[in-house]
Amino acid sequence: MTENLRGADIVARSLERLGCKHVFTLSGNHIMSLFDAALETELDLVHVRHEATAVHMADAWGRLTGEAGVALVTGGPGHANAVGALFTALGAESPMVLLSGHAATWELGRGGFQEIRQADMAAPVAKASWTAKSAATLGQDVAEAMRIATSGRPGPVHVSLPSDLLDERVESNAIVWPDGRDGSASAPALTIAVADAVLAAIAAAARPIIFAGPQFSGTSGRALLARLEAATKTPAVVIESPRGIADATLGALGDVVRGADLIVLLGKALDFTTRWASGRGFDPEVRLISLDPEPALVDRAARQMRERLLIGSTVDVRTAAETLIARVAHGPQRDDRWLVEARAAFDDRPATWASIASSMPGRLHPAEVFRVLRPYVERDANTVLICDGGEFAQWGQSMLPVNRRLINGVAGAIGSSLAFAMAAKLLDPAAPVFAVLGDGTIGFHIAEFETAVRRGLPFVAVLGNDARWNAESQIQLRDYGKDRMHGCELLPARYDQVAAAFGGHGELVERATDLPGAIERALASGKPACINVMIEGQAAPVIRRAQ
Ligand SMILES: Cc1ncc(C[n+]2csc(CCOP(=O)(O)OP(=O)(O)O)c2C)c(N)n1
Ligand SMILES: [Mg+2]
Repeated sequence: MTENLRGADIVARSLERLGCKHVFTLSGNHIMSLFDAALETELDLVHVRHEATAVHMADAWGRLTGEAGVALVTGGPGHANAVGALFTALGAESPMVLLSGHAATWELGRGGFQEIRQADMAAPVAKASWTAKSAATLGQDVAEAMRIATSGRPGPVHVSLPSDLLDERVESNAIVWPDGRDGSASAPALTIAVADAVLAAIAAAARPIIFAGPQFSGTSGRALLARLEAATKTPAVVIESPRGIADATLGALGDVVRGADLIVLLGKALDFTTRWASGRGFDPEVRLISLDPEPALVDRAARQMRERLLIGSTVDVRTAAETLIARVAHGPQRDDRWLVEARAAFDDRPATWASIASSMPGRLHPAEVFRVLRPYVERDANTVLICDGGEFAQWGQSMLPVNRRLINGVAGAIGSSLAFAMAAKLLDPAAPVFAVLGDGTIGFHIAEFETAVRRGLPFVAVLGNDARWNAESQIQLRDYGKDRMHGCELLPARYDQVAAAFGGHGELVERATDLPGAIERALASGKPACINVMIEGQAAPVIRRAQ
């Protein structure tokens, strides 16, 4: 008799063959066969407290490794909880796969348990989304999902796995196994002719600038972009925040952009973050070049920019950057005056930030928090900094220079930081991990302190507690007036005690002088820690150069 395997075994073993080590999951009826199948593999099931966390962890894994992170959730409500988090992964172009259990195929249309059109539900927030059709080909479904997630413009992919297929037994000689990760199918390479045309346009411009997309936000991407900047003498920045050009990380970028006469979009969509390169804040004559793995985005830029788009080309952007670097020496060179000027603007921070302090007793100004935190994040080059959410985190983004950073990304969805912190720690246990977030934001997934304690994943969450959803309060203040600010208040709650109750470490800080000791104790505790810093709610910083 030949051996036979369940569909669930095929999925689990395929994941293993494809290089997956950790599966970020929350259990449920439809996927218990997969939990069972995992016993016959080396797969590590990281069981979290909300399906969105599983997706956020897979997202962080994808961003940090470049390999598809894998989330596994149950059907119906589990899937529905997971789908919202795909929005963040899609915006960040994060390679990841969401596998969801699903009502049995024979139940469909008959009111099956937790039956819902799952693939349709995930489709708008995924690169691809489908329901597996047969048990024997489940391994190919998984491999195809990983291939799509990592190729071209990376992004999340969803596959629903009907429970009867997972339970079905398949004779081993009928199973088609995937043979290793196949990352081959990428966008085309940048041709030498187009590369030389791009470089000629850059050389001819007075004030060119490169806007890079999320594919350059990781450490290797940033290093590559720095080489491109140095080679072309053209300032190059990653536009990864929903604040886009106003991202305080980039200092007075807005002032630089206003003077630019050429913008090279390198895997960066012409979208709201780039303000469509039009209107106030742009030279009306500014020209664009669009190099993007997605033909539709090159076309979109062409339609909107018309004759202002000099060059549009569908290319793999990472190799395109290498080609540009290699070809620079063959054409006319720029001097570095404009680059030096632009870099000075990016590094510009108001002098007052060095001394600004809160006027409210028992509260810190956000700048005080990050002045204290900065030496701790700079102490180790491998530090991972996570910035999540509203106004407080924007101060962190602008005041904490680090090599490895994860932010919500252009999706602008708050709440992912505790999941990101756990994933970063799981990947690199030796790296210090700091998460900077607001008091509204921590509430989304505060139960994950239990997961972090259970799994031994220490990180330091630095919580700016202004007892409000301040980003929205600021909108009310700006758009409707001081008298119409309402409904965005929160309690000055003891989130530190919540973390401690889950077995983590908690600190309450009400004076700047107490913060260093709290950080030291949090790091020394070796536990997931929450430093609950009472702050004065301040609007996010906006940096403009002194005229
Ligand atoms: C998932 C999601 N829900 C709501 C919002 C809108 N939003 C953006 S920032 C913010 C307030 C965040 O409050 P908090 O974490 O306390 O940070 P603060 O602005 O107070 O520093 C809200 C509600 C969002 N961006 N994402
Ligand atoms: Mg707040």
